[in-house]
Amino acid sequence: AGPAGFVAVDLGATSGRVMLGIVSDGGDAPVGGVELVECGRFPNGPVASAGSGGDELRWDFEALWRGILGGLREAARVAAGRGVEVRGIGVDSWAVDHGLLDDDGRLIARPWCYRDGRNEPARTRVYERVPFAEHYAVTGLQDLPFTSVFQLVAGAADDDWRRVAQVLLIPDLVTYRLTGRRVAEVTNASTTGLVDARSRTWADPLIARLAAGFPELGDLRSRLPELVEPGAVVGRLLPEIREATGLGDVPVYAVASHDTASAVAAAPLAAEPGEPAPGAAPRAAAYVSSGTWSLVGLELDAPVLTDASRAANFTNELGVDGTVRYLRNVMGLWILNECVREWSEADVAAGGPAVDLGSLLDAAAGEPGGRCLLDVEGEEFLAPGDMAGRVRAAIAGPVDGAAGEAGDVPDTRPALVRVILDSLAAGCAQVIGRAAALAGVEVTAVHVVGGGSQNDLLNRLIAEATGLPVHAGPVEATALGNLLVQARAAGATSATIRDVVRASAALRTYAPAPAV
Ligand code: LRH
Repeated sequence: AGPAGFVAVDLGATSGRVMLGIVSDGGDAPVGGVELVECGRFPNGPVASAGSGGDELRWDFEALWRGILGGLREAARVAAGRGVEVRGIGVDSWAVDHGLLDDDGRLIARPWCYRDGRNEPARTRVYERVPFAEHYAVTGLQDLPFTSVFQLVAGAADDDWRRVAQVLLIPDLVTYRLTGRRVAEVTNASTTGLVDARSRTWADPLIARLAAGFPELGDLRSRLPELVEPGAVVGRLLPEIREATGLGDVPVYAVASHDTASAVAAAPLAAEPGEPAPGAAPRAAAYVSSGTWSLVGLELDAPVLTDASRAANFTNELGVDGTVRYLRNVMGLWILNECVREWSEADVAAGGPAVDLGSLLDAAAGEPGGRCLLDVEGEEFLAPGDMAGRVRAAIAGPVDGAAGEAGDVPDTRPALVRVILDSLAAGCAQVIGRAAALAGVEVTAVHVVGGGSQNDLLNRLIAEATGLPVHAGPVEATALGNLLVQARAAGATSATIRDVVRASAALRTYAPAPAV
C-alpha cells in the first residue's frame, strides 16, 4: 500500500473545505509530517430569507453537501494519482447548530444559524427554570445567547417540532449522510448545554428538568443520539457515496468535530523554556483560535466550575483525550470581515473593484494605535448587517479611551480597521490574563492558530497587548487536528498530534515589542 491519506471535511461559517492529508513516516527524521492538499473550497454564510416571524438566518446545508461531495471526488482523484491509500474521513464544523431529522432521516428544514435573534427570549425562559448558576455547575458552559439548548427551546414552539425524530449537530449530520449512522460527537455536543462537563455524558437530570419545564419539548432525551469520543469509527462510506465520489470502502471517524476542538488539538502549545520559581504557578501557553471568532484560553485537564469562573463567564468545552478548553469567545474577525464585505459591495455597486484586504491592513498598520477600544465580547456585534455603522456608533458612544476631541474620532476605513484590531488584541489579552488567574497558571506564550493567524498586524498587536511572545500558525490547524485524530486512531502515526504538527508547519514568532 502507498502512503496513508486522511480526508478532513472542515466547515466554517464563511467557507467549507475538503483537505487530503498525506501522512509520511518521517524517513530519517524522528517524526513524520503531513502534507495537506486542498481538494475543495466552497463559500458559506448565513442566508437571510423571509419567515413567518420576519427575516430568518439559516444555513444552506444542501449547498454545503454538494461542496463536500465535490471535494471528496477530488480527494479520490488526487489520492489515486499519487498512489495514496485513503484510510479515513472526518468532519468538523462550527459548534452549536444542528439539523432536525424526521422519522425517515430527512432534514425537516434548513438548519438555523446561531446568529439569528430568535434565541434571546428562550435564553431568559431557560434560566427562569434552570438558573445560570445551576446550569453552569453541570455543563460548565459560558452564557452565550445561541447555545443549542436555547435554540431547541425556541424551536419547540414551532409546529415542525412534533415531527422531529432526532437532533443532529452539523458535523454529525454530514457523517450520517456519509455512513447512515447517527451519533453525537462529544467535543461538539459539549456546546449544546446538555452535556455534563465532568462525566462527558448527556446530563440526564438536567435534560429531564428542561423537559418538565418545557412540555412542548416532549421527550428531548430520546431525540439525542449516542455520544462518541474522537477517534471512534462511526461507520463506513455508504455504497452510493462511494459511487458518487470514487472513494472506496473507507471508514468515517468521529474526530474533534467542534472546529475549535480540532484547532486546539493541533495547536503546538509550548510554554517558553524555563522553570517556574519554587512554589510558583506552573507555566503554560495560551491559545487564540483566530477566525470568524477568536476563541481565547487554556487547555486544562479538568473543568473549572467555581463561582469566580462563572462570574467571569469562562466556558469549559470538552476536547480530545479528556481535556477541557477553558476559554471565552471574543467576537473575532467577524467584525472586520463584515465591514470588508459591506465596503466591497458598495465599491462594486459604484463600478469600482472590491476591497483589497492586504492593502487595507497595510494602511491600518500605519494608523496610530490605541485610540479607543470597543467591547469585542459584547453581543451588539453578533448579527450581520451595517457592521461599520455599528462600529462607528460604538466609537461615538462610551468606549474605553474614546477620542475626546472633535475631529479625532476615527472614521476612515483604515482607522476603523485599526480600532477593530486594537480592540480584538486588547480583548485577547484581557481574557488570557483572567484565564491564567482563574486556572492558577502563569502564561508565558500565546499560540495563534487558524486562518486569522495570517493577519500579521493582529498577531503583532496581540504580542504587544499581552506582553508575551506570539507564535503564529498553523493556518490549517483545524484540518490538521481533524485528520491527525484519524491518523492516530488508524495507527498511521505513533507520534503525538502536536509533534506531527511541529514537524509539518513552520511557526512565525512575534516578540512582545510595541507594534508600529
Ligand atoms: C468557531 C465556533 C466557536 C463557537 C461558534 C458558534 O467556529 O465553533 O467555537 O462558539 O463557532
